[in-house]
Amino acid sequence: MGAVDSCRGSGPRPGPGHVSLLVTGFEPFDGQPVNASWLAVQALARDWRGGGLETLCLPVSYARAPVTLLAAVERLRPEVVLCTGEAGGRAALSVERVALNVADARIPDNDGAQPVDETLVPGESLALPTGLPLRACVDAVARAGVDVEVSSSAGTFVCNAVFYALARALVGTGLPHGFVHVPRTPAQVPAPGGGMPADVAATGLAAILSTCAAT
Ligand code: PCA
Repeated sequence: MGAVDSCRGSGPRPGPGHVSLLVTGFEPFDGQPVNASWLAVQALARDWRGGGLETLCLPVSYARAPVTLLAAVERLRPEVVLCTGEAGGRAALSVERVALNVADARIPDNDGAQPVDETLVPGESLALPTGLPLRACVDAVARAGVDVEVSSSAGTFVCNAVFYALARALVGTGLPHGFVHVPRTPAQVPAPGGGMPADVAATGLAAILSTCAAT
């Protein structure tokens, strides 16, 4: 399955009405056949009854992911932007606290880029905070019965680069925006009982969106 196939369902859906919620996931990377974040976003979109939800699958590319996201934000003018990515090795939904102005990659991105000790946007803040109501979101996800934690590092790979671009674009707007890392699915995790099913992760994402919509 190619990366494009694994992103099917992305892009504008027909129908009138203002898009108030933009939720993104990522295409596969690191040799995985799927990306748990995009599976979760698709499950969310399937079950979401609130309307106004647009989804977007981002490339795992330092060069292309931030510009793709910001173009969608510019075009759709959403009221809430929630970006998600897959985090191998994590067991709970991780609501990220802070984006770093750092690019430092353990593996090449899907374009073959592998920055080391680089700055994403020279001259800008080293760190930017999430624009989500962090504790309210975490409490809502926990109430929905989904394992959740606050994470104080989104890493320094492409997810963090997208998070930093989003935080930089929307800081001071008052629009809820932020980043959530999703655990791999059980099919991706060899250990018995490991991973989080996409529909469980989607339940957690829905709780975050509902909390933001109520803010
Ligand atoms: N996770 C990676 C990039 C894409 C994704 O889903 C990350 O955590 O940076």
